[in-house]
Amino acid sequence: MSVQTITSADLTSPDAIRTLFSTSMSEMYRTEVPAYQTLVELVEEVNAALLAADPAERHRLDAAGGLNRITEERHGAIRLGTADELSTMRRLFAVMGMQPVGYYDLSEAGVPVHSTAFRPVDGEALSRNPFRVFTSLLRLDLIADEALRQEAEKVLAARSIFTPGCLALIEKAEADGGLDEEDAGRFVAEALETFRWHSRANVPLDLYNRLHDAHRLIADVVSFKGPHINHLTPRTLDIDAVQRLMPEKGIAPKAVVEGPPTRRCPILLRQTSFKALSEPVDFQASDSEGGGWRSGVHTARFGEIEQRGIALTPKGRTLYDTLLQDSRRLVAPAADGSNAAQYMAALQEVFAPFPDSWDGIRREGLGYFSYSLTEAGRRTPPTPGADLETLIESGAVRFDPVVYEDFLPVSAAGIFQSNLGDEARQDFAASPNQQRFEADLGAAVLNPFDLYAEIERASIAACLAAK
Ligand code: OOG
Ligand code: NI
Repeated sequence: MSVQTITSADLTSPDAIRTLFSTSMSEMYRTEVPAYQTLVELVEEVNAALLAADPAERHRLDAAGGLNRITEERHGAIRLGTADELSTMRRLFAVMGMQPVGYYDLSEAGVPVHSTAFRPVDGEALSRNPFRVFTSLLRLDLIADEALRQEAEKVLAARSIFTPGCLALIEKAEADGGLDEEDAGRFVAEALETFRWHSRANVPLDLYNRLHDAHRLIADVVSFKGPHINHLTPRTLDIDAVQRLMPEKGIAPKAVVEGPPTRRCPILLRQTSFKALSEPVDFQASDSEGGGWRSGVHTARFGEIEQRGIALTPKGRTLYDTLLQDSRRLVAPAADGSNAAQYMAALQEVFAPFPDSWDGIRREGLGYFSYSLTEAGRRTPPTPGADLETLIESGAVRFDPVVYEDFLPVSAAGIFQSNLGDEARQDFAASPNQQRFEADLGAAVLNPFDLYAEIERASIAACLAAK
């Protein structure tokens, strides 16, 4: 009998596993939340219309290698209850080539969680499939009611959100450095189970109600068998068009698009969502009720769309944060959307000083760019020691914006809030706790600025080294 050894040639690439996973997740969510399917179709229509009407943009995206990824592009979000769940989730995502990037403190915005985004990090993996998952960990330490906190901890400690098959395959992937094709397929099917919706709650109705009274998010995390995916977000090339067309498809968007205003050169991230659905849920009945199940409702799952722009440097990000704060000081967006038009107008006006051409953004060092040789540059490769600016002027090198792959804390807070309802806003003392988060995660989160800077640096090095 020959001993089988696994060689790296037998292993499926993490990028392929991620693509299979995001496609499967999308299919599952389509059947679970029909409005998501409507939104995906609308986004596809708007993207196709924009690319048909703007051949220059189509060409630019194509030349920069960004066209193929757009239609399939998604992000999702989950909320976890314990450190163990978070660290195992890190290992699960690692099998698909996704690393924790960035730290987001939402306590400041009245939501008792802190978060990271699991995503691919290198340029090539991103261009194959940039699927990301915004992952939050519940902060029971911010809940004042000690007795309720202990009850919640007990329920969370008793659940296991990963199937035994999934755990075994994570271990196998770690031991062998990856999974072969058959195991990769099994892994995706097993992993999907963790993200599935459960219409039967894990707790009796009265405990659900008490958790809900403490904070709706606590009820959402603690009351279920697993961290159901709560939204899946396609990427549009024109969020204003999708926002305008949503009501025609019977979907009511939130009044204000989160993030920067409409611009010729999009920066960072703009997002809008439709409100969470009220869904039937069965709760455990108490003995005095004769056991069995009692019907109730829960709202958690919603839809969201986003438009992604250029990743900003620390200097650009500081300018963005300042201008956003100034806009919100001028007109604070009301939760009921009543002053949406005034807020959007204020945003547009306050952002006027932010340069709105790629060259302007580049010259002021506000954004990251990827540099590549033009056809002329490939015909006559740069001589050793050539200067980048001279090569750009002579038409040998072109530059394209590096896409922002991450999230924005103020926008995320707005998305959470619109789906939790106004009464969920509570005042927690701002208490960012990145060290605690990283200890629970079992790893340090990566710094997004470092990753963008590396993409830019490598692109310049490749231009100058071309022969
Ligand atoms: C996550 C909300 C944040 C985004 O796109 O900013 C988010 C959640 O509701 O769990 O998804
Ligand atoms: Ni989202």
